Amino acid sequence: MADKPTAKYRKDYKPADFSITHVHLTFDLQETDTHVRAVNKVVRQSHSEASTLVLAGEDLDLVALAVNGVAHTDYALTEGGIEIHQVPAEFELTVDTKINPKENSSLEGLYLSEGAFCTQCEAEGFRRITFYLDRPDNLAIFTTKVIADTSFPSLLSNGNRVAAGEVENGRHWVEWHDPFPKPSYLFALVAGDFDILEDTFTTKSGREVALEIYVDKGNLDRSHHAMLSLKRSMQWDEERFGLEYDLDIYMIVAVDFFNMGAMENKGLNVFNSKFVLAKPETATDADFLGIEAVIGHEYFHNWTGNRITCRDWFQLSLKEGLTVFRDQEFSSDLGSRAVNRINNVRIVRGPQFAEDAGPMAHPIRPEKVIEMNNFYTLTVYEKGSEVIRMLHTLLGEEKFQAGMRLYVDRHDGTAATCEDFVVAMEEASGADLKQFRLWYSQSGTPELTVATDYDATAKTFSVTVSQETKPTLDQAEKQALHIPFDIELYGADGRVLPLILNGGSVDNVLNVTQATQTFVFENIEEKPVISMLREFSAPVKLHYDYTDEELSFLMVNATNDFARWDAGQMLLAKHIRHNVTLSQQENIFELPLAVIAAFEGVLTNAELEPAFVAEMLTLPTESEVAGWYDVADVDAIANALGFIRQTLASEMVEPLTEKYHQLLQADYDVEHTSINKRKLRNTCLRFLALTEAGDELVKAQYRSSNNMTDTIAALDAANTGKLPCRETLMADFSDKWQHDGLVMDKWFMLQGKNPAENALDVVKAQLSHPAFNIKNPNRCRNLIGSFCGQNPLRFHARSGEGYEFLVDMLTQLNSVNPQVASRLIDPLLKFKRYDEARQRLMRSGLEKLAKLDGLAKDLFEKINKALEQ
Ligand code: B3K
Ligand code: ZN
Repeated sequence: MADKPTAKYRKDYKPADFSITHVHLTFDLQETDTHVRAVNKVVRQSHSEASTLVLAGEDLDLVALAVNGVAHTDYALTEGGIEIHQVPAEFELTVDTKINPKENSSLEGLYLSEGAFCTQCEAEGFRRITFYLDRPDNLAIFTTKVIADTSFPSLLSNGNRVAAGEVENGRHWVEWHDPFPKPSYLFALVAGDFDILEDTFTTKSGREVALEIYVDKGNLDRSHHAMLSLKRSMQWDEERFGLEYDLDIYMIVAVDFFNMGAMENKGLNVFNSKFVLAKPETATDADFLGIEAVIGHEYFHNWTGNRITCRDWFQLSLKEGLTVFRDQEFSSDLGSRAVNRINNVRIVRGPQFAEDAGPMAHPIRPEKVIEMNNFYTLTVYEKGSEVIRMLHTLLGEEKFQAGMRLYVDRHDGTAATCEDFVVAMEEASGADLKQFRLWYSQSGTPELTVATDYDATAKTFSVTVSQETKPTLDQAEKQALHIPFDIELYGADGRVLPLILNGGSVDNVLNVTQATQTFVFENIEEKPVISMLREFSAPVKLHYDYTDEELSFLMVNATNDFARWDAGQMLLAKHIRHNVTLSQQENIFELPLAVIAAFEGVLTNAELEPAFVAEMLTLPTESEVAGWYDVADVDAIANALGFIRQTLASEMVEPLTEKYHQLLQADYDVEHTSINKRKLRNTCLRFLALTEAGDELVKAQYRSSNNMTDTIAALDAANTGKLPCRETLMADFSDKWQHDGLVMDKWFMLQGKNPAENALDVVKAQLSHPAFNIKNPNRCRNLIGSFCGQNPLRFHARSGEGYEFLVDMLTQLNSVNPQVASRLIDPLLKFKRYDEARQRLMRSGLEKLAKLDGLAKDLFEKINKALEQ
């Protein structure tokens, strides 16, 4: 990179001088030498008098430029694109460029995935295709002609197919027209030889939509679940949000080389094959559920993202937070609401809180960005969804939907802001969201500390809530937020006590708006047990001195599943912390019998949904526990968690064994009830792997399994339990599946998480496994990402060898694929949270990377922020 990359600020937003209203693209596709012609209708905006048109462009070879059909030479190529001088107020601009898709390993712009041409333009990839107003507030009508060899039978782009024909030399073409104006980031093109699964969907207004899923040859039998998920998504969006699909065709293409999960390009979604391809022999239950969620997410973007897009990239959460909320609701309406909520909350409390506590802390609407791709974060997505969920909690479904309708009516066909969304919610509901808006501008995790007091004479129970958000690297000053705080009070017999404040009964959701606030509940006849932050009503940390007895009581008596799970997690947390301390003092570990009994009570309660029981019995991860401390003691945390797992396993061996056998299902299907049973059964197996019978049980399950869920569960249990059978089973699996990268990803992941002492050597050896390819993001994430992000004990080895390994990998990936590198670097950025010796090693790794020749913007931004600390 020539110059030091510069930052953009939200406050500097300015509309462009010109707009492009129509663009006609022609692609003459050749692997190393693709010719792109863009004919743009350009209009100067009324506020401007400019005569220079500034367009973005990267890695482009400019062939010719014409204004109104006449060659134009008054231009200058710049670092970020082109400045075209002396242009009129309205004109046709023709730009001819050459690009090289084959050499494009960044997987941004136009590239090749296993021989097929495909594109990825969000956030700023379109500028690698042609010079353009590559910003989300420029909405244009696209017409696209794709010319290629007939060996690429499918030639696809956005919108409707309007014409096709043959040209000489065995080449053919197809022309597409998208009637909906869109920003360039939603442009897509695909050319390849695929198998196609076809179906139709009739919308509620009676229009028939053609549905087509394009997969690699031979994979048709793995595409049915994706189609089912698509039809369910279309139906759900009509029923719950009243939103109907608009084009005559909806296409999904699955590709193996893809930087993220999927992309919502108008009418032509491009998907990571991981989120399309599944059959019981190759995919786990989690894969099936992931497909449903991601297909839903991309489909829901058609309204929240495509029809209404973002004015600028700082508004990303406008479409992402809202669409995550919508996909979470979709999964919850179709499956178990409690289990979905639990898993979403685990992500916020674990990795999202960790992001807040690290150098990349930012509000859901960032203020400053160097590389936009770095801001597709857990904060923008998951915390962004929590912010929408809080609005939903405060307004209720009816008013929330009224707000949605107003937002859609008012902003359809435009590029909007987060503020526009809040205004619509406010106007439609009559709620005052003035203070609530701070959730958009303030970064960091708020912490709530609660104190309670029961006055037996006055029969009052007072609840004092204090809130504090600690300073983050990006923002020193914090203000009090509007926090919906959902509570319930119980009598000793489990009865729900009515909530009465100042003589009137109130709803469960309290409005916490001040730094400290006391709520005095009246007519409370006995000292109650309080359940707080029910449903995780706000993305905050909660501090309250519960006794073990109170938590065990809530595990049984709280009226909603989430609160019962949360009580179980708090009980575990207390004892994990205690054992971390014992480990540091080199004392003997301990876990009271009453705690074990509480979990045994859950396991043996036949009335509970099996998947919920599985969640109750699942301990927080090492990384989540690390986040509870300012300085994480990796070894003590691993020891404490290991002890608790082992103790629960040994003490509950009988009920675990009984459940394990009782939950056996002869046949496999992907119905939610079957998935839930397998989940609990495999949770039992993971515990049983730590007991004497473990090795035999795991081997037997691996051998008799008729589906990938049980196979991987057996391997996972062998891996975490460090069982003697591990090596044989892992070798057997690799022999069987080495031709299939997607399946091998599960195996690479297990190698990454391997708790054995030689894990790093084994991981390094897999870099030359026939199924590994550093250019494939899925392979990198599963092998390198899991080792660095999910194997803290080995990654943080005192020798520093884990850090050196990551630095080596990042050095390679910086030039192969900066976006992948930038995802993988995250564990190294958090050096402040480790002891001094580790900090030194991690910091010196970052310093080494900072000196790389040609350091990509993506890594530059993160490394510099981290080193600034
Ligand atoms: N909008 C895309 C993500 C684009 C990421 C660009 N680096 C997928 C999604 O959120 O649906
Ligand atoms: Zn999205």
